[in-house]
Amino acid sequence: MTDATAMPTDAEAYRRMAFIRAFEDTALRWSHDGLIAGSIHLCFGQEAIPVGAAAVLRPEDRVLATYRGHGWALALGADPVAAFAEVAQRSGGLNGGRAGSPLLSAPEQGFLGENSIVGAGNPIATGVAIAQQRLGTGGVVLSAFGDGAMNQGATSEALAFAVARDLPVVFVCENNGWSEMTPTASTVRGELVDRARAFGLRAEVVDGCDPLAVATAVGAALDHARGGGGPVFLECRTVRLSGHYNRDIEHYRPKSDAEAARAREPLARMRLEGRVPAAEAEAAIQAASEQMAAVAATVAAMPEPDPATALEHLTADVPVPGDWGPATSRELTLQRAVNAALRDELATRPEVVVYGEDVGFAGGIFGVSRGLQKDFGAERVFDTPISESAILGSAVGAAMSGLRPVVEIMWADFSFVALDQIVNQAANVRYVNRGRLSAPLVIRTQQGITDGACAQHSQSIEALLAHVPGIKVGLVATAQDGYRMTRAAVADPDPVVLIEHRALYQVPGAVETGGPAETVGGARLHREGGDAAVITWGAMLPRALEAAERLAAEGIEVSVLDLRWLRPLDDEAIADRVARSSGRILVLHEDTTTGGFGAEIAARIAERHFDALAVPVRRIGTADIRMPSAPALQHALVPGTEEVVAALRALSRP
Ligand SMILES: Cc1ncc(C[n+]2csc(CCOP(=O)(O)OP(=O)(O)O)c2C)c(N)n1
Repeated sequence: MTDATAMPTDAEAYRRMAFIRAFEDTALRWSHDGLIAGSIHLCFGQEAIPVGAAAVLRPEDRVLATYRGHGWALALGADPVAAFAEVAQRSGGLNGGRAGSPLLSAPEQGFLGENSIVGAGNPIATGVAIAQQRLGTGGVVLSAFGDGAMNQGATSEALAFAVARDLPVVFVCENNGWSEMTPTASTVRGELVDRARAFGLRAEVVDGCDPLAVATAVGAALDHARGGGGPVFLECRTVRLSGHYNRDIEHYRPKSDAEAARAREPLARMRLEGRVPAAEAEAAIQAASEQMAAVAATVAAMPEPDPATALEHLTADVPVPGDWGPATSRELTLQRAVNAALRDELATRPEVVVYGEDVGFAGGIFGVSRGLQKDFGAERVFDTPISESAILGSAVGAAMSGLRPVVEIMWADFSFVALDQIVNQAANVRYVNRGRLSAPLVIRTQQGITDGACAQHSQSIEALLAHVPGIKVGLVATAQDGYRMTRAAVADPDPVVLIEHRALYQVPGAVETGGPAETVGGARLHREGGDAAVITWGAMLPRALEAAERLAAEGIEVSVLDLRWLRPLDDEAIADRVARSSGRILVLHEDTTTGGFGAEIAARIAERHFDALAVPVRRIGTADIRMPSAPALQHALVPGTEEVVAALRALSRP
């Protein structure tokens, strides 16, 4: 049970809120004076929520908040100097200036950070809760977000996901009535709390301007979630005392609304209600202002972050390769090889969990995870709702909290509905936190064109993802690499997307399981040949090998390099191919040609190996068109062996 002595007295709550107010006042002044660059979002009027909640949270609990989260950081015990330095983008900031006002975090205080994408923290919170459950920490996750976020799909998915798995999450909706410049009431019918109830959460409305009411409600919610009762939703009704952000002149806001906010805001109200005598309140305000002046003076003397450090902490050093145990060779299909890799990872790392749509009991729509739930249990291998944002977001949260989640996105095309969690969330964790938090997760998916697949079940996503700093991207083309790349991905300290191809699942190959461990990165040369080289990956590898075979019969020797990993990219292997293949290079991929990753390879070769090129780099990809369903139409668009052979013949002609 929540410790009743944890409840702050009115006077103590007032003091804590007064300091947050002084902090925000100073931040606003600094921004107006040009000492803080960019937008800041201040929590004027909402101080009672973090102060009330923090009083009843335990050290093992974790908190996520929005860009309006300075108050959460302070209430949870972050050093005010480091917090203000971060808001002011100084070297001594919590995140060394990588987060600024909207993304700051204090992991040592259980504050996993703010989020600048509305609603995005909620799926992440579910993953932190999965980790709390699995690691048996006894902790609960509190996810704070605004009322506007109730209209985000990510929030709905998170509520559904949390209920489906009975996760220990307390969702705290800080309802200040405004979604930026639009009254939330104009976008919502009925009560927000009823939405949560409809999802099956225990839910209640709380007076969010009273720190003790918040502490009482959050305390009860934490007890419920901690006791295994599942997630709780609290709608804390509060007020926004200032503009949405520092330069908001609130031209859209009725005067009456601003006046009502001033009457309800927690500091004024506690005085009005006589809960804090005027003299004591004045003294608290004075003390807060003096403390904040000292904080500001310290931060003002701090240098800006060293520009030489700007490239640090994007990804960690790859681990030193170890050993995967006794090596055994056998013939496996690609599908079975990935299954074997997942099995070996589940067997050797207790922190691995495997989940996604149909992944548990049914073993995946393509059978890749078949048998894993039976052998490793439904706690570690499980099915999820059809909620891609929640699947990916929870993977981010779980990875940040000590697990190694391997999640499946059934078709690569479906990742588009949840890209935020890959691009804005997973990719940022290490950098923004300077390595104090990381997200070692694996996203497995399959992509590509097969007969009859439609325009929404055939796209190649590698160029889009490999464009994003902070994530690693690999494409699996052989059974052997299905095993090795999957295990390397799980061992990697950063987020990895592994893309398989449906058409290759049943292709068998000799697979060595166990043996010396491999790490992420590195191309594989499949064939040597000095007349030209094909640089390829994924589904086009078999086609390139077939073309090379045909040309060998004509006396043209073509080498075939499978890049395997597009990020990190094996520049050495590319340079080596240019040098050893007479400077005649064909880049071949199944993705559409314009903006495909072939463009990057061609550009790199042109920039770095121009002198070694005999002819310009040639690219072949699928035609720039939506993929039709009829195989006859598809075959007219996808590069065939004939086209590759003809291109190589032309390329290698002296
Ligand atoms: C996904 C997304 N859409 C839009 C925005 C732009 N935006 C930033 S804050 C905000 C308002 C959110 O309102 P609410 O969730 O109620 O939080 P509050 O700002 O009131 O704390 C909007 C629309 C964003 N950051 N993320």
